[in-house]
Amino acid sequence: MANTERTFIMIKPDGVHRCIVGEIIKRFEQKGFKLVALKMMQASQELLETHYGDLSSKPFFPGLVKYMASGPVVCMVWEGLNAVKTGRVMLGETNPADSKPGTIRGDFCVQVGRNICHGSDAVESAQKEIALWFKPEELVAWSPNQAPWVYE
Ligand code: IDP
Ligand code: MG
Repeated sequence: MANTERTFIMIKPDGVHRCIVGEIIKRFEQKGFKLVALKMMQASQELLETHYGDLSSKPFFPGLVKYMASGPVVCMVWEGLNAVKTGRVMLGETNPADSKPGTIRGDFCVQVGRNICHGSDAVESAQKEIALWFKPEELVAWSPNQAPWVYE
């Protein structure tokens, strides 16, 4: 059952402008996670305010929403064992200055306000975020041929 844990990963507008969409997708693919949904879109201010609702009292909130609405985002659902926790490890710390080399934020960005990717922080928030960003029919049911080589 845990092999079907899902996380919501989003490449932010800076990641799209800086042409690292393929690099980020590659890392999740080569790790062994299963791509369940993928779309590029221009997020509305309303959607972003809901997505980041928990941060609405923070001083950086208006700037965060403006940044996230400033260009396209690439939204994905990745599935696999510990997908939420491992996804966060692959992203690195919120502040790229604290992110180790080898993580996405550690390798590709320098400032917290331009940290190029989002990843759900818990299974429960992943479920909420997936439901917020995707319609049920956008989540694709399929069985990767590699599954028996990723899981014992
Ligand atoms: P997370 O993205 O690692 O989960 P959160 O604390 O949930 O980090 O913050 C959401 C996003 O808000 C961050 O990824 C970053 O883009 C932005 N953010 C967080 N702290 C700051 C800050 O101090 N200044 C500017 N932007 C920030
Ligand atoms: Mg967060």
